[in-house]
Amino acid sequence: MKFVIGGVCAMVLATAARLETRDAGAACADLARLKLSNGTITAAENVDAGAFKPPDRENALQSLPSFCRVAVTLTPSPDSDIKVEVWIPAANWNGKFQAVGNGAFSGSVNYAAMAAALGRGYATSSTDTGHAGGGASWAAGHPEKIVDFGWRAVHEMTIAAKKIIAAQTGRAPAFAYWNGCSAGGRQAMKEAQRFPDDYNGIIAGAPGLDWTGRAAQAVRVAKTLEHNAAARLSSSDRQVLHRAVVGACDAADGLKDGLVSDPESCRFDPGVLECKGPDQSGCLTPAQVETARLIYSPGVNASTRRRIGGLLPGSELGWTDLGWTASARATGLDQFRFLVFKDPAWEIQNFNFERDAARAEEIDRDTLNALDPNLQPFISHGGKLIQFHGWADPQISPANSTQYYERVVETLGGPRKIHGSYRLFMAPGMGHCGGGDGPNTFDVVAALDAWVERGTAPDRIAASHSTSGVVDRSRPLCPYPQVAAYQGTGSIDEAANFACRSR
Ligand SMILES: [Ca+2]
Repeated sequence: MKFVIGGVCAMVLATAARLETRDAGAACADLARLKLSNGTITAAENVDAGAFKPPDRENALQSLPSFCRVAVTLTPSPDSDIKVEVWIPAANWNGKFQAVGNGAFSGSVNYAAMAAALGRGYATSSTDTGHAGGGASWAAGHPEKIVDFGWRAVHEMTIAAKKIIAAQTGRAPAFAYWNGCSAGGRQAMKEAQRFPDDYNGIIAGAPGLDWTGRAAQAVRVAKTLEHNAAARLSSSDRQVLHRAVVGACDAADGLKDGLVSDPESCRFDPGVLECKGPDQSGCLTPAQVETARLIYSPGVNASTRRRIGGLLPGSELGWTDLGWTASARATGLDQFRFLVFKDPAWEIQNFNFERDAARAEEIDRDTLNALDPNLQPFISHGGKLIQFHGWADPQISPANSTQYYERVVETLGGPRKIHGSYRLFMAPGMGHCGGGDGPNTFDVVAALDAWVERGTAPDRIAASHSTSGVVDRSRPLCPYPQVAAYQGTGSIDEAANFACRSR
């Protein structure tokens, strides 16, 4: 059997029997014989509804509809070993493709995100990005695997998935989307920057686009704290700090609602919490004050002079005893061990921010970092990009997102040049990809679909916050630099009483 991509050509390939289940495509099992340019199909099988059990779970995903499951191994380089899954709904396919991203150093197919996409009718795919497991020890001595992780696995997956979907259904997906957060947001930006025609629409959540800068920041803080317990902020210290931040900056954003909605303008000095008398409760020691200042403070790349964001006021409840999240710290440590210094014995105490932040970025050479502000090819191709980030993210600084947005605006000649194609939504009080005290649940997939398919640009995205499954606040997210402004009447917990406005 020979497969040809394109609706008309593919029609001639289908047998009458197959036409009963697909208008023009191939039976799922026949995909095993499909030829891929950079890899092989290792499994092609129909999966009954509710029967699929991911290898990383004990139980089957019972909510899944029936689908055609295709497993692929891609080898774009001799050292590549990229695992990919492609799932195509057996019925009620919406005609579209939504690829999903990973977290941290990835190393596994994101079955949960695939399940969400399949459940909404999309054909979907995910990759392990070319290695197994969450750390970066695989990187030592494997430059091609670093390229795979940096950008090649996702791009090659995209090509293969589109081909497989077209072969099975008899038509190319009408629209191709990327949906990722965290490392998946980094992958999103990489696609938009490097392969502008891979996707019609891209969701970049909390993108780790300054990958090496974030690694440097997390390690910088950990270096100060790992052998200095007295300087650490305990959980109760962080609550004291957070209450003080909210007290200082909540109302300053225009609405007293318990949220710091403009943290970049929040002028809060942790020194106001320094213990004055013998009573040591509800205050911070001088060393702890310095720790808080360190966590908030941006760094500067000594070579490029570009700022590297610190964590922002309002994010304190997500901090850990060693500063940034454990994931940020572990990812940072592995970045320096295996990708920068190529020394598994390298320790955080060896770190020198002035020297090593710049060194990490230079060595990366824009492989993992996704800092290129030239989105013009993506925009010219008609692509739409929705980026979002929680202002209270304790894992990837939201300053990454606002800085990148401003750099794109500057590079492309002003906000009007990008507003029709690229919008950033900052979520007050939201943590890393979700969670937190602020409205943190919103349907960015629907917003992107409407933009790409119907030309309805997201002027606001409805978001909500729930406690124990009950919505207790709704609020629009607004395209940056606009903010959700209270209209002066009605409940401050109802989105209808807010308008998106410039500051
Ligand atoms: Ca507020």
